[in-house]
Amino acid sequence: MKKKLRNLLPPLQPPDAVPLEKAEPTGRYPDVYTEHRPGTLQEAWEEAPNRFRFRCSKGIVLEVQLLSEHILRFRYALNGAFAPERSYALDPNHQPTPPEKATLRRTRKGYLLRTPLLEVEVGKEGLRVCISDRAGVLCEDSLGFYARSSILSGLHLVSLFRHAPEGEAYFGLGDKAGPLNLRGKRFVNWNTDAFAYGAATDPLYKTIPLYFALRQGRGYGFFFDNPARSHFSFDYRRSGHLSIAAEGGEWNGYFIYGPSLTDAARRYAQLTGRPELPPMWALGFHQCRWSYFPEARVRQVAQEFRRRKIPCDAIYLDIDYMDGYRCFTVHPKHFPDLKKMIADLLADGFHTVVMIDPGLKVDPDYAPYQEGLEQDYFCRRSSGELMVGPVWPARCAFPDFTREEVRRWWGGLYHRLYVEDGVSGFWNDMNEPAVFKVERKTFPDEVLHGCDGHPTNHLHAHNIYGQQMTRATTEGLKRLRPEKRPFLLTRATYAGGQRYALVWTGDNIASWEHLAIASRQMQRLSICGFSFAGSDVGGFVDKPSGELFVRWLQLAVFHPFFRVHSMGNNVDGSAETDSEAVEAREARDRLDQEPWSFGEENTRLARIAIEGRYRLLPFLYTAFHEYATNGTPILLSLPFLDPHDPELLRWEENFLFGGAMLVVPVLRPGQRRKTVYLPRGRWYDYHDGTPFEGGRKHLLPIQPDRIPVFVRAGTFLPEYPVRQHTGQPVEELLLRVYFAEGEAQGRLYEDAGEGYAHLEGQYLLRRFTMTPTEEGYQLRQTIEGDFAPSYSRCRMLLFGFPEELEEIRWEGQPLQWTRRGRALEMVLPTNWAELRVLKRKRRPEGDS
Ligand code: MIG
Repeated sequence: MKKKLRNLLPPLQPPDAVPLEKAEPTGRYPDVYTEHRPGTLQEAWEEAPNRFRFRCSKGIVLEVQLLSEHILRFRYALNGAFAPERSYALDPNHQPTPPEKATLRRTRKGYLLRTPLLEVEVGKEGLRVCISDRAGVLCEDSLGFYARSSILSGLHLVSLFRHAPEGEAYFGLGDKAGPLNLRGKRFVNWNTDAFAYGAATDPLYKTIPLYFALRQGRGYGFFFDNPARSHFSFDYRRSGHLSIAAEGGEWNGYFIYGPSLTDAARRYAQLTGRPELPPMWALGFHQCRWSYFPEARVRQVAQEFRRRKIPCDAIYLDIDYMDGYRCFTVHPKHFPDLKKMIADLLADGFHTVVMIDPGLKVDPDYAPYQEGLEQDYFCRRSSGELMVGPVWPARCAFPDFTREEVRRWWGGLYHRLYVEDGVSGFWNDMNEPAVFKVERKTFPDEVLHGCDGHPTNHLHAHNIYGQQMTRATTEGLKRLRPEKRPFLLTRATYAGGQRYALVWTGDNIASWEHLAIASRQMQRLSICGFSFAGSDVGGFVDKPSGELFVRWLQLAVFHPFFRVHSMGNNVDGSAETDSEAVEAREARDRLDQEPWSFGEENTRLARIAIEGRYRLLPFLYTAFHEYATNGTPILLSLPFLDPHDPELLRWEENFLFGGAMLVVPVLRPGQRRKTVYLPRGRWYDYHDGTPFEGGRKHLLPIQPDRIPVFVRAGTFLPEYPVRQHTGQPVEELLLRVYFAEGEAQGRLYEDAGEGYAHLEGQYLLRRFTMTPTEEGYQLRQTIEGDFAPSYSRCRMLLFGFPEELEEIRWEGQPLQWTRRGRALEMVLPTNWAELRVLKRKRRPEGDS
């Protein structure tokens, strides 16, 4: 391997290992390794329907499996033996339809595999693959496959090199903080407790080994399903190569054709799964802090929201609610009657979410530890010794969530909190898994995991540990209260983990730079299957200025998970079992981060922002329904919107929300003006309806009480009136309609916002269309489902309809309308079916 390319791979361990060819017959070395390169292609055959194999002289076999017309799987076996099928990422319910027809034939260059949409060429030398669609090459190996094994480490590198042609842009990898376009960078995937991370910190908490490539307007996704520590580089140091490597396991990846990036993202989400619809309260505003305690303080925070009329749906209890950091226990002094507190809060519209960590205190008098020990549910070192390490309790044991029986047991531990005390949702933290005190921050590689019948060590199980914890939790919650939609928030996860939990981006900082980071992270997570994501609004570390806090709230209104969280004055990584000390610090300076903690004016601005979220709930919920049904990301980066417009790559903090709203966060203090580039087409200022032409820049004035947001022409944007929490009834539906030339469509999905009656028809899906006609425009609504909403009135606002309007007719009758700003406003029954907007008839010449 050339020196330059070594930069793209993990360093050789030990660095002075010797290649087998150079080893003397009787010599002794730190280690001796063998490099595996495919050599010359010898034969190809169809192993099974839609499964093709290519064998080369060195015995390496490539298998190409056609999962569907759009998804091709590639994997390599060193000596013809493929690893057993197992994946923690793929959705077991996904049933792709294989392509109608595929042919394999020999060519001058090697072999050609053709499907109706794609062509895969496997070259004569090095098993090099080149994938094209009708328009040309999309993805082409440079050096192709390369692996390394050694006497002491076994197989410790599987990799593949592709061309990274000039101008190709890359997106994805989930939870990364740097620039949106990954080009020029390299990354490691290794779930890490990254307290106070920055834009350049890598790795972070999650592993989502998926990237998207955009080449001359055509895109694809590539998902590398290998949970071992993995390494990606994208033309790093101008090498001209893209590389995908893991420190062992199988090189196993999925090419996901677009050519639209949004379609590729959708297909990825279908492959790895979507979550169920969340309970509606999960989409409201949430307030958190490390930590609200004792009970009186929690109640006081809740009351303050209601007193100040700032909407809020949930309050969180961080680790201090536990008794001495023992998970599944409650501090007897701080929360003497948790059940009563939770019931009272719920009566006032507050859901309570509490934290559960993976580490269980080593304590013979603590039942979960005792049970886990007796049943042998904890992770062990390769020596057989229990893996014990410090987290909150100084000595913790860690359940092996990669075993079914452990997950079942773990799920049952939530009984008291979930069933008896009435906790609404949970929050799984520290599940990278995080270990205090050691630089490595996690288990040693030698720790063993059951991995559901495929036992392995921590190097291979580390990145799925958190994901399997969330699986155990969510499956448990569903068993305990099957009538409820589970709510689980997690910090660490792996690809596909969106089926079990929503995510937040861990311990960020209260700085303006982090506001931009949050905007990029949320887009990335969204395109990588995790639409349900949020940042700690205001920043976890340090206290934000009032202005930063408000700007963050204004952005996070458009992030599917909307929660303020901060560490207050706690000290990271120092587990103080002495709650007196914690209390003493609290008394000194609380570093409060509630919406009213930054003076009256900022309180007002915070309220306006949060109210905006409550207005948008039906729009967000509909976007969720679309995400849960089809996998469409709720947030999209702008290049996904118009792949032929390279200018969009430069506006990386702006994004599209719910397929229709372009959000422009304000990222600098004191900003009065801001330039924004709008994608092609017509847009409307969300706040006042002013129309804007896209495909060019606009200089906008910036107001303190809002950030610029634009609505795409042709959008039907449903809103609810502001409520103090989502449990309050909706009084009316507001439907904002934004005029577009030509036909436009929209929809609104509603249901009870909790439970599963929607699966039995208790939902409403309204479909809207707008069509130009001879006489003007026609708006139509069709309604599907049996759900009865609490409102009976639809207020409609029409934006951008041409001025020369004669009349609006509903069921043949003229309808009263008034002008409200730039909109026409009217009120209708909610089940209106048709509306005609009639243009004024042009009078014949000279008839004035
Ligand atoms: O080492 O539970 O990211 O949200 O408040 C800190 C205390 C442990 C880290 C989480 C943070 C949480 C904090 N936890």
